[in-house]
Amino acid sequence: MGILRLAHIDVRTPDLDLAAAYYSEVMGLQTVQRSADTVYFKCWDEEDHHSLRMRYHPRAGMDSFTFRVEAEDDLHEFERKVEAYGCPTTRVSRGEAVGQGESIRFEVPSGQIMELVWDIEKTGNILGKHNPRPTPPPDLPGIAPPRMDHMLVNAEEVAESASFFQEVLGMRMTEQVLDGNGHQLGVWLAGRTNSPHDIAIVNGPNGALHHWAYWLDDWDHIRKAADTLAYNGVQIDQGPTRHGVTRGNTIYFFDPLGIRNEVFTGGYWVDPDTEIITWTEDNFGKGLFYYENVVSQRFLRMHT
Ligand code: M3P
Ligand code: FE
Repeated sequence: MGILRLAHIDVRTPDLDLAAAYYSEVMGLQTVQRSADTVYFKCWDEEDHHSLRMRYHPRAGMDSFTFRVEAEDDLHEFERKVEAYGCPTTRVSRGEAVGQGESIRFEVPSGQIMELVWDIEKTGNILGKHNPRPTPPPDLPGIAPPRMDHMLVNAEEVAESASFFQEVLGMRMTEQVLDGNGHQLGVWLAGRTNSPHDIAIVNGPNGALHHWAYWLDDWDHIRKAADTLAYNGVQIDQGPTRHGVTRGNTIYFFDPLGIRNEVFTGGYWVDPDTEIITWTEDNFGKGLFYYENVVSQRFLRMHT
């Protein structure tokens, strides 16, 4: 049993038209479905129904984030384990959410709402499964990432959250940042993927979303993404640069309503027996942004 990977993020935005224009034209996501108050998006190479749900709400923020489990029976097992840890769970039945069947929901120790699901409607990528082309049409608008990659939430007690994700949910820690007293300031965790992180948890206010990131295939696409962002007047937070942690190449920027996005590539391949990498607080600047070696206060303190 286990947590496979990030499936979708559900967020609120105070201007749905503006957000929808940005996520479709500048980020270059596919619009899957739209109603008066909700839009569903996916990336061109994603097989699931959607990876992002945005709904209108006067205050921007995250409703929940959803991971897919490996097998149907895992839901029962995780329900038992999460309850045993002391987090009450609720069942969302088939038909209550668009694009997926039954799921379980609970509040993680740092206050965000997490959902686990197995039954996801598979609508396929835009290439199809019959003699597919290896690339999407060259005229897709915007950055057009092939898929969502990871997300980062804040936690007041990083160690408590980290142990929940490791002990209860069975995720693997790949990297950690420790303060001078050996307390965790940040942890990077992987599901059944070979990625250095599907979710990271960094010290900050409980309940907050720091960012989510889209995968790009190489560094040159990061450069092109920077051009697209600058051309469209998007506020860049940091980069293009490289993380020391994960070794990934990155740019952080803000959507028009102030939610932070990232595009990410590179990093390394993680196997189940890969040893944990530890950073000390005095090297956190390089861990965050290897070239700049800065612990940017805007980067650490701004969140949704
Ligand atoms: C990443 C990443 C913070 C670190 C962020 C790191 C907020 O986003 O992809 O490795 O301290
Ligand atoms: Fe990130």
